[in-house]
Amino acid sequence: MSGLNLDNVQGDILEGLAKKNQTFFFFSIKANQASRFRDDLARLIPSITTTTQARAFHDAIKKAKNENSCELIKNHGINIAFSYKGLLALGIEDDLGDAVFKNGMFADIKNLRDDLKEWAENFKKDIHGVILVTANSEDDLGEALHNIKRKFSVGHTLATIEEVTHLSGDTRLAGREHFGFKDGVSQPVVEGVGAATVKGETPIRQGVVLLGREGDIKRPDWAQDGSFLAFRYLEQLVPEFDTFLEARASEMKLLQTPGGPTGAELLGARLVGRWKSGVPIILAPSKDDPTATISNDFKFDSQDQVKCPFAAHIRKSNPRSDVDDKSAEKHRIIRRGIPFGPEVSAKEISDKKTAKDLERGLLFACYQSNLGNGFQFIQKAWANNPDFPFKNPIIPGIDPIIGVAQPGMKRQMVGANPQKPNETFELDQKWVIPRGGEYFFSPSLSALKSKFGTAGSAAGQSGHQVHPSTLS
Ligand code: N7H
Repeated sequence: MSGLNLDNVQGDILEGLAKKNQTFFFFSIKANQASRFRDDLARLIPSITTTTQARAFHDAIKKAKNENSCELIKNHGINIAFSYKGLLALGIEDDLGDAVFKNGMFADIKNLRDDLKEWAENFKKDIHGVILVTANSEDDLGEALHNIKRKFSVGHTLATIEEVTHLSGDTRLAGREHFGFKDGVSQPVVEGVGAATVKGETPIRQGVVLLGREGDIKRPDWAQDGSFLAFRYLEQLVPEFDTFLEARASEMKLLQTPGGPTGAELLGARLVGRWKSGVPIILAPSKDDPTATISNDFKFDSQDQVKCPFAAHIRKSNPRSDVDDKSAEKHRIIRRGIPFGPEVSAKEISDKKTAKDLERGLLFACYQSNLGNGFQFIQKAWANNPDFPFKNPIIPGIDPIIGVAQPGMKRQMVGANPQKPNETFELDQKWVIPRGGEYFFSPSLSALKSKFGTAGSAAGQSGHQVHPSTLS
């Protein structure tokens, strides 16, 4: 196995594309246009942002910040990924060895416990691929997206792709997602790739994220250094979540100490497992400590949830010492989400309700070498499973942020109240509503050139259109 070449891995996977603004452009390849699509793609490939380039952008931004330069660094990033249906449309039939990818997210709705009625119509259509475009301003993003569309003649009779839909997000102040919590705090450090930015990250082997690397199974040679991308379109009901926290905290008479958090702040932190600042409650259980370094240097006590509920979102999604070391590594993912939608208005706060015809939430994206170990496993076997984590004497309940109860069962967890850690706690409605998504494969740069761009068609992959009914 040759050493990892960061010029060969798309930038969003290991480094993350630098972004203030981002668009996910979902497309289908037009019928009988696979060969011309390959020509267009070959012209896009030189603009695809590699890990090395994404890192250089980040370094330039850091440098400008250190020098107190107010100048906004002009930059954009482009990555591309294909669904299984997209591979078939290009005539690429090699088995990538991932059944979850092959079936697609629409076929996974039941496993994930999504509600089909809540899925947006566009995600029920065939999506062949997604182009991820990021920039440091809306203008730069618009320009980059415009140029990409031109490469594929989108909107003209000569177009090789059609837009299925697009979703755009913007980073919020101080890296907070819409519930107000700092996001992107815990990210696995990949061996041999980079140093931890937050103290206490346990490194994972490259093969947990990249196909064909140490820690992954055998894959077709060309798939090496690619990664599976799980994309989720998640709406968040923010006024409803905040109203719930306030009402329940006051009902429960959560202990209020002078200078301590409000009951709602404490309850919110117990549902997530971190204070809004990112400080983990296991290290600062009674109040946020903004002076404390945001840390990943902690373990859970598998028998105890006084400091952090077993079901807290970060404990469910990265259980650390609640599982053995092998499982802790196997189920790690690299998250690259971005919030979308406007800030909550004064009217929504007073109505305690999200305004009609308005949406906000998270465009969740994560990378892994195996979807059945990564995103799908975390959602299905941990977040939605009331029995997980298993080592303790009580039933923890579902993940209060993303967990979905079995049909007919109540959404509940235990441990929300630190004074009564074994008491059952009713969670009320879902505050995170899955509205769609898809599984994609993000190929290496060499695979893009040899298998997807024009060169790929020389290998006899002319591409064919597959009737949707033959795919599920
Ligand atoms: Fe989650 N939130 O704001 O409450 N997430 N998440 N997530 N999440 C994390 O470490 C959130 C979602 C993971 O290693 C934090 O970045 C929201 C899905 C994992 O400590 C916060 C949504 C899945 C971690 C949130 C959402 C995950 C994590 C703490 C949906 C996978 C790392 C800050 C709208 C199935 C855990 C941070 C660790 C952290 C929130 C979705 C997984 C604040 C609002 C769908 C693995």
